[in-house]
Amino acid sequence: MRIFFITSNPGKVREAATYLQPLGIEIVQRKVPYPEVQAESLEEVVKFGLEWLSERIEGPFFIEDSGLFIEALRGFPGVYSAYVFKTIGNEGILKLMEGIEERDAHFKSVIGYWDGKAYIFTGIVKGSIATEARGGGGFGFDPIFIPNGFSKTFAEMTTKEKNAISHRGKALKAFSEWLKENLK
Ligand code: ITT
Ligand code: NA
Repeated sequence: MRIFFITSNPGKVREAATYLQPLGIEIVQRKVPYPEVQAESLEEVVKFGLEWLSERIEGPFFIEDSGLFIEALRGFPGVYSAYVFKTIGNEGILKLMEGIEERDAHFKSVIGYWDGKAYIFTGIVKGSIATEARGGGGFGFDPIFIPNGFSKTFAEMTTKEKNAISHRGKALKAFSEWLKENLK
């Protein structure tokens, strides 16, 4: 079976493939820019995107919206993560966090799957913001995020290591378990 993954981010596609390929699902990336509404939660952004895309895409597809939520910054960048990454980037976040001792943060991933109806799967990973960027793997905020229980950043891990504990890995696991049950 073939499922479209509507995303501009090849890093997300790589991570999704490791979960869905073993089920015999072929993931095909399609870059269809869809409106990301100004909303307070990732779930709202995803539901709106699904509805919008459902009128334009034939066949089953999914999207994923994720964000980094930093406690000391009251959840910033959160739903604005993509914009903040493109503008101030990791250096900008490190600058905002300069001198701040309380560095707790979490990543959240929301997957929305559409097959005539919307299904939502979520995952969270808790961790902290590093004091400097480290590692060349992964993408986005990975060089500045240290998951709880580790001393490495996500960017210092292999895709496999990151997937095993990440927000997206958890959402993908829930999604793949649902697919296993429902695509029989
Ligand atoms: P889409 O086309 O799928 O929307 P995107 O990269 O714009 O791809 P989002 O809108 O979900 O992704 O924005 C999330 C932002 O948070 C983006 O800048 C990502 O780089 C970053 N991000 C998301 N997941 C991440 C992860 O696992 N590790 C590091 N950064 C992540
Ligand atoms: Na997005």
